Amino acid sequence: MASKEELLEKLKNGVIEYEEDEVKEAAQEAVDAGFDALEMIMDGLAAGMEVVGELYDKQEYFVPEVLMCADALYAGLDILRPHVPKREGGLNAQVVIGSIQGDVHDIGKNLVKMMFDVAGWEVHDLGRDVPLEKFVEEQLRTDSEVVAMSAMMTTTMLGMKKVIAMIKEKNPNVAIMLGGAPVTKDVANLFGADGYAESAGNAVSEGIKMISRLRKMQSKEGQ
Ligand code: B12
Repeated sequence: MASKEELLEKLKNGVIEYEEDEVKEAAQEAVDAGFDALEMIMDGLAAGMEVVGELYDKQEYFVPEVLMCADALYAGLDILRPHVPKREGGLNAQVVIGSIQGDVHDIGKNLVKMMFDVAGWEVHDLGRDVPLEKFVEEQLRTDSEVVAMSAMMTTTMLGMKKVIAMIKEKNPNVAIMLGGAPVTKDVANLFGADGYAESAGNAVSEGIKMISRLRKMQSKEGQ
């Protein structure tokens, strides 16, 4: 039987080498062996995708390879994802999430979505290339306290600033969180967002901080 380290390596390399079948096999083996599925996703699949990003930046990989790597990652995620335990008794919170208009990158967004989901949040996923006004509509429809937007391109990132203004105009009591490779804490502040997280791993804790600030503010207003 393969060790945890061997399976992590297999998942990572399977994504890098776009070996979908190998990824599926390793994912199933990890599930059968009872290894921590979240660790397999983050330190195996997502770690592989990080290397793919570097290969793309170095022009060793191009769009077709990257797409096959993404397919391999998603194939592994399909198997592992149902085995990530949901935390019970979390705070009762909802989040609207999506990749901003013009942006089809959704791997990072989907990892963030998963983290909110397993933390017990109700997640309204709008998918990718989401029209700006759709974020506003979905927030109003669901009355979610948090809206989380992802952008992977410097061009599409600018749409987030518009959405923030549109949401705040309709409903100032919403906490908006930004993320994605070109986004920094400074950019998030500049755009008027309430929060920022650089990775899926700390998105939920940032969300919780934003909600408690929001709830404190609201209870003061109500006094
Ligand atoms: C995969 C990929 C693709 C895939 C996307 C597949 C998919 N389903 O997502 C495909 C091949 C389709 C693609 C297409 C294109 N891509 Co592309 N792509 C990438 C690549 C290689 C990796 C991105 C990725 O998935 N990383 C892995 C994940 C796990 O990391 P992540 O996305 O950063 O997410 C983490 C954090 O950022 C954070 N996070 C992300 N979102 C959010 C949201 C919130 C709320 C929070 C809190 C946190 C958070 O948490 C995540 C997990 O920890 C990057 C290169 C790179 N180095 O990033 C280029 C990159 C993003 N692409 C780029 C470009 C230019 C394009 C194309 C225009 C290429 C082309 N010439 O056709 C098209 C554009 C398509 C479009 N309109 O969107 C550029 C963007 C440049 C820029 N700064 O503007 C990059 C940076 C490559 C480069 N160096 O040029 N791409």
